Amino acid sequence: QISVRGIAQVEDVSEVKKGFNRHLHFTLIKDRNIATPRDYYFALAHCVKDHLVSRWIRTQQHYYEKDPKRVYYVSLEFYMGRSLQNTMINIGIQGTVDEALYQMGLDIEELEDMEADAGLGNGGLGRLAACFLDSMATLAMPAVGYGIRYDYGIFAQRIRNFEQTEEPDDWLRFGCPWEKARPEYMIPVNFFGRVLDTPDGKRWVDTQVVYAMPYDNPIPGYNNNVVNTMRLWSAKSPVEFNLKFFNDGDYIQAVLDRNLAENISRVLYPNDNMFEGKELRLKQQYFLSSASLADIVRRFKASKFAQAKSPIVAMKVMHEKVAVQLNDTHPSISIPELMRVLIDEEKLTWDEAWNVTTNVFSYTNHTVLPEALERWPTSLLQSMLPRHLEIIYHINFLWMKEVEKLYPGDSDRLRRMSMVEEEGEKRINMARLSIVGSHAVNGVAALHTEILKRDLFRDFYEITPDKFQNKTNGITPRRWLLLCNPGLADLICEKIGDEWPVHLDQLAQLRKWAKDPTFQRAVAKVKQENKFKLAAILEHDYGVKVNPSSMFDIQVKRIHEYKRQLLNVLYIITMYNRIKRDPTADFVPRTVMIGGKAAPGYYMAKKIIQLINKVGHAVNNDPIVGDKLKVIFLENYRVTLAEKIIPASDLSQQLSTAGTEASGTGNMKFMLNGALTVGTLDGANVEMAEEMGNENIFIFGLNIDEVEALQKSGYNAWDYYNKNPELKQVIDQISGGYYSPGNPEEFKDVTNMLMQHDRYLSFADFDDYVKKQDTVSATYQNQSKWLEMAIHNIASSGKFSSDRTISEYAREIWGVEPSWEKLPN
Ligand code: DL6
Repeated sequence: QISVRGIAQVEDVSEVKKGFNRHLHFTLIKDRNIATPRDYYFALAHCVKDHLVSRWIRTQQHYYEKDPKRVYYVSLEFYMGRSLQNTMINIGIQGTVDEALYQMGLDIEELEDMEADAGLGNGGLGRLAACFLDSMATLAMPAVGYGIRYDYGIFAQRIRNFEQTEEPDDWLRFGCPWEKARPEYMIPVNFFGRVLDTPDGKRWVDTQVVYAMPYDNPIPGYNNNVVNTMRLWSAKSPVEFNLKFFNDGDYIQAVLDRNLAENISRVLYPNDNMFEGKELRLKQQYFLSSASLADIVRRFKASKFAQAKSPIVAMKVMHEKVAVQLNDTHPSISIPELMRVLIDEEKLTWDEAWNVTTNVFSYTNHTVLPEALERWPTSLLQSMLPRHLEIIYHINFLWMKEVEKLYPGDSDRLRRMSMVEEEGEKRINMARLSIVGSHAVNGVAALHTEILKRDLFRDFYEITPDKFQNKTNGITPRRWLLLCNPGLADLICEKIGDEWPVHLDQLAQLRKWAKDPTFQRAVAKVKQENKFKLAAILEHDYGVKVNPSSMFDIQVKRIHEYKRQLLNVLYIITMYNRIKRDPTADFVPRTVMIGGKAAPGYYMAKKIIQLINKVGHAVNNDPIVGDKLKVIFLENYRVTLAEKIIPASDLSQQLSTAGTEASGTGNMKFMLNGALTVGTLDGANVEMAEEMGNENIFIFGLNIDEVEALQKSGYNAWDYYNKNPELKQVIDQISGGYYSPGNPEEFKDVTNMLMQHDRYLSFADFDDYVKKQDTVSATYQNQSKWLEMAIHNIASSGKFSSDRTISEYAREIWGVEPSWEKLPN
């Protein structure tokens, strides 16, 4: 019998029952008469966590003994979602726990639903970091993820009167059963103050101190007994915080003010692909960087490698044992911080420190959108981190000398390459600092990396071409297939065995059954069951009834102009108009679902949400439409909802303007679960098409060269509007108040943007998009063709395992080897 979820043995089941009851009694202090479902969830989570403990300790002992090079993934975001089911799956006890709970008369899904998502991320960047942790543990890599333990993760989205409102995400309210606080490893972090020049070197004095309290979270590998650590820092006020008030005798005020320092880890900034230069955000970045580097240096000094050398000799070669990956520029203040530590505290020379620093760090870029690139005002750095600004200036001084030597007299190039931007308010360009301070820079999909080399970082690429690499993103097949789509996972196991969760390339074997009617039927059955299940959730949670035999057409991601949810809306209205024009004509029924959060300060994104909801209201309540078309805005889209939606999807929409979406990872999750994609040649869509062949994906729209050419020649939305009567009708309806009766002005900012200043050229792709969508509908009517394509999608998704991505980072950037060996149980 093959079971990727572990086979229940009688003794193990009874052990789980015992553990569960013990925690209910001793940890929750409840009996079955008064316990709530939440108590049962906590009892179960503690019981499952018990199974991690020995593995966790043994893994760390193993790393200490073997003393390999360590990898540190530093990120302002880890979008983890829930841990219970993932833990059970990765350590192979899901079957046992299912059986134990069944015997105790408890509903495991109800308990799992009690767990709050760890929503410590915005979207793709944070979820990528979470997938990477899973892969690093599965590949037995000695890795630690460093992040911030925000008290409030990404806000909960509520739709009120068609509009988005935000509610704070108090995810720690009932406690987190997975984490372990480690007050013994608390680290002081300094802010503000001034720099003294002393005979003994620079001293940063009169600072304000905040403590970083570590909370460790277990990261189990899949079926290999490895448990790595994600260490999240929480801000703690020092005992003597606000001495001024203490000395004035205002004890109460001093105690109250302790909260101020602790605000550093209070809340995640809810922006995706947008730089908002707030002081508190810079504090978060430095807080994470400083605490993590202190911890990394402490661990290095305690290693066998360092212990065998004198302290200064060891520090000079730290890069032989330490690799730090910067997840975008968010933690890039780490570069001057490590320089400061090495020079001011460890007493290395500048050149020695620079050699270590550049060999330790590597930097991943995740966006080319100009509004997302971080440029901190020097005034802010000067007051908050004066020593760091000094160091940045010196790094830049030496860098400018190098560039000047290579390109004498090319002042324009010097300006383009300087970390210090002088136009307008003086700022530090953090991407340039990161490139110069790292030995490797990578983009996250082939096309994106080409754009970095050709455009955004062109001058840098010219000087150090070998620094630039591509690392196409990936997703963990454990969460995104095994966990979320058990029906499909079991079906795949029946066909090709149970190794694919760690060797996803093996899915390619499924190709030979792509035309096999029996296999097609089996795939269709799983999909239909997933659709029924989602339909039940939609009815229960949102009060909407959907037709489960309609095409489930889904676009879920953050709401952003560049992702072009508007293009989707324009086509929805086009379909609506067609149905109204000829209600008896043949029509392939669709349930269109759109979900995603708008940054609270992003006006246009919020208008887009309002428009989707208003269009949905009109369509869904029009008796002429009936079951043919439903439009649903999926409120509060998040990791947990993605796990329910993706397995039930027929069609995935990936509509970004070519050249704007760095990679996308949602696209890969849909593909792996057998949805077909309608999408542009952008980000990783390009590589998905390569893997599956153009005949298995619906590609439309301008490619990147055509986008650039059109931008150069001048994009005029009116040309497309005047030429396409269906487009004209849609725009006239929106701007005429058809979807906002009583307030025809409601969406004028949206239509004005589309007509006058659409940076993302929506209308240029409309015509081709509509044609491609018509092909999608026609293909859906031929179910055997559709299923054949779906099987090709699943079979071609091997490349998009984050295990492949992480193996490439390991070998080509970090200098460590992945391993498929198991630690002893
Ligand atoms: O690399 C992960 C993810 C990509 O898949 C998305 O395409 C990209 O938009 C996202 N980038 C960001 C950038 N935020 N900042 N800075 O979230 O990264």
